[in-house]
Amino acid sequence: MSAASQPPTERPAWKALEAHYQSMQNRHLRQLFADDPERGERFAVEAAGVYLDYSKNRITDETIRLLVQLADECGLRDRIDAMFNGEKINVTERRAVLHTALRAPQRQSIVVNGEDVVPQVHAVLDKMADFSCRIRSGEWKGCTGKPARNIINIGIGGSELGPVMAYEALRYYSRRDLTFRFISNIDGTDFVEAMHGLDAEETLFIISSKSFVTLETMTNASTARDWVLKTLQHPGAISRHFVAVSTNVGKVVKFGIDAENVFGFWDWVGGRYSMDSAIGLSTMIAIGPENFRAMLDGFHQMDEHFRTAPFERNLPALMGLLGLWYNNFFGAQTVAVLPYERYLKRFPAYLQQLTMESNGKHVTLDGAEVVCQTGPIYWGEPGTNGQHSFYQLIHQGTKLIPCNFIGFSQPLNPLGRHHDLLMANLFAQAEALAFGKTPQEVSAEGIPAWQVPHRTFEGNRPSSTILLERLTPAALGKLVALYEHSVFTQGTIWKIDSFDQWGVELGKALAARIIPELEAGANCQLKHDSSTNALIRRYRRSRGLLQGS
Ligand code: G6Q
Repeated sequence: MSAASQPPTERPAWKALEAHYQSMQNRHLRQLFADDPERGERFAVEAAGVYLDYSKNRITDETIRLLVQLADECGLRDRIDAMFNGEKINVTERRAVLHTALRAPQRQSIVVNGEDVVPQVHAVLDKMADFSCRIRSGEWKGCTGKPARNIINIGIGGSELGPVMAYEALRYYSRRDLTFRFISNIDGTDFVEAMHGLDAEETLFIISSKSFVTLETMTNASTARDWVLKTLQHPGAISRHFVAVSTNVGKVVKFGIDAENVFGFWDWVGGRYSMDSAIGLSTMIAIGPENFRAMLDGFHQMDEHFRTAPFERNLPALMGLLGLWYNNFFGAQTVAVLPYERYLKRFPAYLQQLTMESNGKHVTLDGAEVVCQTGPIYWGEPGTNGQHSFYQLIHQGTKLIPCNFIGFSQPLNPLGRHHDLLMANLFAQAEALAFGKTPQEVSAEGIPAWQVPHRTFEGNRPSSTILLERLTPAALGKLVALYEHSVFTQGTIWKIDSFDQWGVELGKALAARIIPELEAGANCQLKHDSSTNALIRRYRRSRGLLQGS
């Protein structure tokens, strides 16, 4: 077996980590902090204005040394270079993975298939900026002469989660006189509720679809087209009320949208890595081109840090390696992402796709079954609401749940003591998880003996805290890039393709087979398993298609 195809579990560093885990599994954070008064500052790193405190993790210097050694043995440095240089590291789709080119400054040159892609990226950004300014100034008019005030993004998965997350995250910077809504689900309720109360004359649809064939998006886009044509009864309705973001101009034009109203991107941008491409058109309209460019600059700063910093001082690498430590050695199944910032309310949902679609894989790059656990489950909610619901399980349950706390020193909406109270809660939760409360401490408070076990916190529950100055567009870019690269770090070590998503295909194919069975008349032969047959029969009966099924 060549060194490159060696499973990570065979690497010397992995073996050493297994042995090291034996000595770490019962060591308590209380002891680790007591042994090293400087720990809180030593296990912290700052880059591009992002401060990562990882001291409340169940690690020592030796853990970090071995994890970095593992990254080295698995060729992380070469893989980073391969990604940034546009090599086709998405092997199953034979594509380069170049979301980092989307935020490359104009002076840089990145060649893919013999072409420098940076000028193309900036040409699209300029076109987006021009269009956004026309919308924001009211210059862009609908077919009846009214300016577009309602911006509706129709898209799903990577063509929705990024835009909606960024819109919510940067709402503070957004134009409040424009309405932004997002339609993704094929559930008709999504369309009906999003369009409720909106005037077609003032509505602009952005059809966001890399492929322009996605069932949900094309169904919603057709419904929108029907709605506009029916409501406005105007021949110019489509060209003034629809634009598209896609790599498939042919299909867009066939749909009826003018070719000049298409904002392009490229096959080397994965859906879940595309919020900073033209897929972010709604974001740019909301916050303006200058803020959008500031966001790209934030992404780029984190890219450069990831590309150049030694792994022991490299935020995305460290985050990825710490996640791997719990996933593969402690057997942790999940990671909780807990932003103490209301504007980041969609950030956990965004991260779910980024992390789980990227690293939820069961075979390696060369098709062999993986020999270790891959991507953990990501979940979360903004604090402090979670404290009054699921934190109980994190504090006193039987599962180990590493947490990522995210906070900002400066509030965007200063209001009395609110921000200090919010951040006090973040710091307190991380402290409580790490150090807990011993039975002796509980008893010393005069708690009756029978209650002591219930009120004891064993602690030793790991967390990392990510602290930034303020939630600006640049800060959001840094945060997203931090997670993108931490996912890449893990995927590299597990030797999986973090950039494909074949797991979504089977359900799509089966749905395509079932659709005609739900819509067929009386005679319909069902050839599924007995459970699926019974469910379809029951549905058909309820819909009045009683016979023959
Ligand atoms: C993301 C996935 C997926 C994709 C959607 C939408 O990485 O590829 O979530 O973004 O299926 O695809 P289209 O943009 O092609 O409609």
